[in-house]
Amino acid sequence: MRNLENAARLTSAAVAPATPVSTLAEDVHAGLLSRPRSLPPKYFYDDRGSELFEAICRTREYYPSRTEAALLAAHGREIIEYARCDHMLELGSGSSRKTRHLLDACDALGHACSYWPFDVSAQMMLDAGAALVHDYEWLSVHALIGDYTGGLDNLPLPSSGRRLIVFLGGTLGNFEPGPAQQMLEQIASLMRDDDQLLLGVDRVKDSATLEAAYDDAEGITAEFNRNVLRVLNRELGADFPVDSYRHRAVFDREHNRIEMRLGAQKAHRVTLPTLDTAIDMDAGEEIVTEFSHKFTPGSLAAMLQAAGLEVNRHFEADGGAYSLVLAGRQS
Ligand code: SAH
Ligand code: AVI
Repeated sequence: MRNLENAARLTSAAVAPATPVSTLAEDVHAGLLSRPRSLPPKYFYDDRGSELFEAICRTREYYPSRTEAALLAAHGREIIEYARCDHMLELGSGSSRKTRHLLDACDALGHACSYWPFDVSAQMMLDAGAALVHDYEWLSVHALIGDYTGGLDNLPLPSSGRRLIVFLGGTLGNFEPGPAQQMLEQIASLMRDDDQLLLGVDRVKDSATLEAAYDDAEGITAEFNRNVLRVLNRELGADFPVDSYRHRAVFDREHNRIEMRLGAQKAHRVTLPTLDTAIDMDAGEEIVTEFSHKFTPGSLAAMLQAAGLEVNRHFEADGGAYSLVLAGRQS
């Protein structure tokens, strides 16, 4: 009976893109058939990729996740007291693990709200949603399955009530600067005067710390990176020799970003039957699989300001390792 009651508080809906989103085949065509070769990072997150990301968060080297979790644990109450949200929308929610600090704060304050996770990785989100409705008896979860690069205009959100839009993990940094700015503008256009954005971003720091965070000693990030080739093999019938690709993470100080790459260790031909084509990889040739941009207080402020947002609270980790910002529309 209890399980049925819990299940009634978890719903899910597919969100159609508001602006056209390219297919995997189109992205592979555009990214892999020209040089420098690249792939969009969203394809990491099949079920295995989502699990690998969770495992990355548990590695010693990957500090962003635990640093952000500590900020949320320390300031969750202040965030909820400030935002007093009726609805919490989370972009790229994944396992919603860190969101629990906000829900715990709601619990402690006796403040109920509904939760709207939005993610391309349906299974991870639904499993997380089931655990959340079990653990928070006042919570309703409305899982939104879709691709946020297709825009936010089609989200079936309640039209009244205060919103807290949550975008954690430094995931905004996975967009290139132009699209990141557009994403913030889209978020701002969802917001009304009383709404808040809670944004977590990683900060620029020394290359050694950054590169280690993206190349852990256990090789979990390497496996996460190579997993994207497994996705292409499965979804497109490709024949990438996955294990022969070498993982690399390089900090590019000019662009303030980590670049994750996969390098072919030997020359080989990859066939892509569903695209009716093949790719000739040279020995040593690399595919860029992810950018992870890092911010300074100045670059973060400029981006929010340009999106019409004003910082209300800025919580920084010790030494400025990470930033969690609560922002509203400029008055
Ligand atoms: N916010 C969580 C998860 C970060 S991992 C945390 O901080 O730990 C990035 C998340 O974004 C994954 O759950 C992934 O499935 C999701 N994601 C990546 N690209 C996406 C896209 N284009 N649309 C929707 N979700 C996306
Ligand atoms: C989800 N995103 C913010 C992670 C990051 O740090 O850029 C993805 C990741 N890639 C490798 N490790 C973690």
